[in-house]
Amino acid sequence: MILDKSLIEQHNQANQSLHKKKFEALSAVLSGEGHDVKTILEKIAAFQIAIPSWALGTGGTRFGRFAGGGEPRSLEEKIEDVGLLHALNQSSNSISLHIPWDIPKDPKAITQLAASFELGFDAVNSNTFQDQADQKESYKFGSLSHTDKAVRDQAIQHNIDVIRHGVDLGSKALTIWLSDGTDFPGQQNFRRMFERTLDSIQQIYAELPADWKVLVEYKPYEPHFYSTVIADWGTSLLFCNKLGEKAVGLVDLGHHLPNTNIEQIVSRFLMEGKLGGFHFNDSKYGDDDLTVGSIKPYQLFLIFNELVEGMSSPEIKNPELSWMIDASHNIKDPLEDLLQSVEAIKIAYAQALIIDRPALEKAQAENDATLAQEIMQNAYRTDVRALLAEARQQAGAALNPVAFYRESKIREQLVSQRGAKSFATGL
Ligand SMILES: [Mn+2]
Repeated sequence: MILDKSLIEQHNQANQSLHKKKFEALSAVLSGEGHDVKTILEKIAAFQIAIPSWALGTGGTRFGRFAGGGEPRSLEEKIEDVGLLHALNQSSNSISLHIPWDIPKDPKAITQLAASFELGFDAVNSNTFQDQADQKESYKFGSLSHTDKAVRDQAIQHNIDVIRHGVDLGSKALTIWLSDGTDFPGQQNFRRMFERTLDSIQQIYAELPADWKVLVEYKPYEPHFYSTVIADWGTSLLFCNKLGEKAVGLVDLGHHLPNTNIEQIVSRFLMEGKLGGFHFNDSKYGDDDLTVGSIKPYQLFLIFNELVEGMSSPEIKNPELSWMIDASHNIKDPLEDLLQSVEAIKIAYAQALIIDRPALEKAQAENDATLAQEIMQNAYRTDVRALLAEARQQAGAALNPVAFYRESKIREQLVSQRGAKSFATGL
């Protein structure tokens, strides 16, 4: 559906006086602390987070799936949904496609459709974690790491095909999340699995266009329960260093064992110039399916502290990052959840922008842990939501996207267009 922009203006008018009070009070505090509010607003507005094509429907779990109604039935409808999100918050100007779930039949028409919503294409994602109906070899015992060369060749060719689809769409990166691993001790030789995987990814790497990157994602367990070939950031970095300049690590926030210090991992990757991007989500126990910032917002802020510090530091030479959400929605309306996720990411970013960095560096040099904590938490405990709302309003988006979405009964309209029992394709 195409959103009537005048409805957003009406919503903003109706919420104007309260917003103005909040924004002016916050601006006065931030200006008093020495911040340039205009620059912060520009940075917030420029920060764009890609939406994956698989996040627009309810995902469910291995135990079942409860469809929400009005889910996009085709790639075209998925693009419409991302266009809708972008119109609501002006913060998601690209879509990340999953192949083969979302193979564009007519890439030119798809690119034009996306452009009509002011969208481009972010990283393309390959899939060798499940078998497709028409494929010859099975990935039951792995893909790029498989003992059988025929299986590896099929998986390599699939990744090369994904690069070609991405080239047609103007994408600039391939994301490899390799599910390969083992379920039982002794099942495989770890070193040989690594070597076979490296050889496979090297063949894929050789097919990357000059201006492309390959993002190497890691995950400690699942779908396999004993070992994963690319289990952690160290293994990801090892692969990237062996592959070459175009290979960079991808941090998925949910792909860590409980209590892992993710912000330190981010710092290490940045230090090596090997941070490629993020998959944002949140998790309580170990999966990656919860709304960004819903469980550990302080951790998210600490991650952005490292990012802002690293990206502004002259000694860090890191390529531009890909920002992406990677979550599936079990019980929430996916579009509402994505609006909340984007908001949480931008809140953490804005809070990291207002850390008093010279004061923090001085406290660190003097080993003043108490003062360092005061400085960090002063930024974290600042309610920056009015900054985000102002940046949205200036960009023509809604002051409160979730409230607007509900007032305008957008889900109800999608249900009436697509049906109460429509299932998003692919998942
Ligand atoms: Mn991911």
